[in-house]
Order: sequence, then C-alpha cells, then structure tokens
Amino acid sequence: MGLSAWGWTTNWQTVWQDQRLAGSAQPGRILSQRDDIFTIAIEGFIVSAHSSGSLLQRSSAEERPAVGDWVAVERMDDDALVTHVLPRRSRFLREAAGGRGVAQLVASNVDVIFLVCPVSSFSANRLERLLLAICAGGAEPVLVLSKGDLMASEERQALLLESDGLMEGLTVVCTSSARNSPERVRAEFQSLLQAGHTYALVGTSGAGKSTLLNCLIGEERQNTGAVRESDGKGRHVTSFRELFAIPGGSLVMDTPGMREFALWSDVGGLERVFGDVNRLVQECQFSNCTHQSEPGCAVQAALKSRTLKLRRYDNWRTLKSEMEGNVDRRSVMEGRRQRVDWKRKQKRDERFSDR
Ligand SMILES: Nc1nc2c(ncn2[C@@H]2O[C@H](COP(=O)(O)OP(=O)(O)O)[C@@H](O)[C@H]2O)c(=O)[nH]1
Ligand SMILES: [Mg+2]
Ligand SMILES: [Zn+2]
Repeated sequence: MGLSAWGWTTNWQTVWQDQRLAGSAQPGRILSQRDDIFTIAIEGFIVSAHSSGSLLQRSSAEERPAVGDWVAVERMDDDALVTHVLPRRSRFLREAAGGRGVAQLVASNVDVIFLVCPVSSFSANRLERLLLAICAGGAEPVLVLSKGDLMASEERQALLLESDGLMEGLTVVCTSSARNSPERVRAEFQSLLQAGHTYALVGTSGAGKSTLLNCLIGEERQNTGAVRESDGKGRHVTSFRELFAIPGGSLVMDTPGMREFALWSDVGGLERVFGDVNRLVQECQFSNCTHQSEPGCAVQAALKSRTLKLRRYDNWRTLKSEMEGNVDRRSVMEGRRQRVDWKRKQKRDERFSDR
C-alpha cells in the first residue's frame, strides 16, 4: 500500500519538507505499538521500528511517538529507527491512570473520534468529560450509542434527546452490531466516514468498539470479549491501539477500554462543549459573577426556568475547575523542570570553568 492509503496528503508533504530532516529519513505512519516496538507503514512497506535514543531523551511522555503519528524513519540493515515525530494535527490526551501527573496520548492525528457508549451505561457527566478532552485536543467528536438492542425504542428516543443536549451540533448515532447485519452497520456509518480521514473508537471496555470495527472492516479482525455477567463490566480484550485501513479508504483506530478518565487538557474545549453555559456567563450583570446569589445572574435565571439543567451546570463547574487545576499544576511542573535544567547547566558550566 502507498502512503496515501494511510492518510498521507500534500499537506503532510509540506509539513515534512518544513522539518528539513536528513535525506536518508523517510516518512511513515505508526499503525500499532507493542511495548517499545512500532509497526510502521512507509511507502510500499510495513516495517518494525523503535525510537532512537535521542528522540526518547528529548521528549516528554506525551511527545513520544504514538499510534497515528507521522514520523521520520531511518532504515538500517534489518532494523529501523524512529528519529522524529511530525507536529500533530490533533491529540487526544488523558492523565495516565494512577494520577502520577503524567499525560497519556490516547490517539494522535485523528480527525474524528467515535465516542462509543452502550445505551445501558449512559452517563451525561462522563460523556461531557470525554467530549471536552476530544474537543480540547482538536478532533471532532461523534457520539455512538452502541448496543441499541438492549433498550426499548421509546427509551432510546429519550436518550437521543438527552444526547443532543450534551453539546451543540453534536452528531449522535444509535446502532446495534448485534441486531443489525454488518452491511447495515456499514451503511449507517457511510456518511460519517471519508476516504483518507482517520477515526478512532474510544470508550469503556465492553462498549462494543472492536465489534463495530469488525463490522466496518467486513471481517473479524479484532477479538471481541463477552461482558462479565456478575457486574456487567467489559474485560480488556483489546490491549493495544491499532490503526486499520477499512474498505472505502478510511482509517480506523481501535483502542483499549478506559475506565477512569482524568482530564489532562487545559481549558480548551469548554467553549465548544459548554457553549450554552459560556453564553449565559457572559450575560450575567457582573463580569465577576459567581452565579450564586448576585442580581442579574443569567445562570441562576436559566437554572430556575430549567433551560439549563442543574446537573450540566454542576458538571461544568467540576470540569472547569479540574482543567484550571491542570493549568496550575502544569506551570508548577514546568517551573520545576526549568529549575532542574538550570541547575544542570550551572553544574556543567562549573565543570568547564574548573578545567
Ligand atoms: N447486545 C449487544 N452486545 C454487543 C453489541 N456489540 C458488541 N456486543 C458484545 O459486547 C461484548 C464486548 O464487545 P467488544 O467489541 O469486545 O467491546 P470493546 O471492549 O469495546 O472492544 C462482546 O461480547 C460483544 O459481542 C451490540 O450491539 N449489542
Ligand atoms: Mg476491543
Ligand atoms: Zn451569574
């Protein structure tokens, strides 16, 4: 397959030229990663590669090569090295599980993220959180309500209505890979998929992401797993991110399930997901309104008239303060890093002056 089949365009060609890389380097796209080994598509070939030492040394966790990235590859005799990551068009980040203050790049250079949520475990708060991370990272979200067969039609309609309120202009599809044939599922997604564009399936374990991917590919490429009967939770069947080329020319990334999702991003995305709240805030009489009991508070008025749900307002406050906290935390970490760099530099200078 040529690189254009993996999403390479004249735009990427321009970005590539701007990097002024060594003549021996060639562009490639990371299709999957197992431990430290990447599978990479380069023109006409699929190769295995790992990161060069200097790339690892100069990059933070979130800057390191990830599935979906366009990278520079240097081929050796029986090995290949990733020496550079091209600037990303979009990056879907979360804080790595365990709260160690480290970012995890979930998906890179994805145009559209299919946020997959079974109708049976719909949570508006969680979905708003994920929509925020998607929009903050520069990808376009589409909400996929999966396992539609598990719910009666009227309940499904109610859920669709509630989904519309999660974000203005949000595309929502309700599907069922169990009830519908793969052909029917493909037809439902046809208008959402564009040749040369990259998509990612994101959501909890057992949401039906891999099953959906198999429908889109038209064959059983990814293993899928039964949900535990005891607690209805999915098992981790998909352990690696992987990018697939599907019939029609789109690229779809399957990802492992995410249980916790702590935001890593700063306040970007709030305007998009919470456009309604943002407009209300601007209409308040006082620009420093805390929306508690001030006169002329548009937020309180909207809550009273039920045009704004208390749940949504509360979640906006939670997510906003979490994001603002991230900005503070990041600047503290950045300060610490700069101090370490400065001390290192000072030590080096001292060493040189000793000579
Ligand atoms: N009832 C129902 N079950 C589904 C549907 N899609 C997938 N499943 C089942 O849900 C379980 C988890 O699916 P899987 O695709 O592995 O989920 P993933 O973890 O998100 O990749 C499997 O047992 C699937 O057969 C659906 O549309 N309806
Ligand atoms: Mg899976
Ligand atoms: Zn107010």
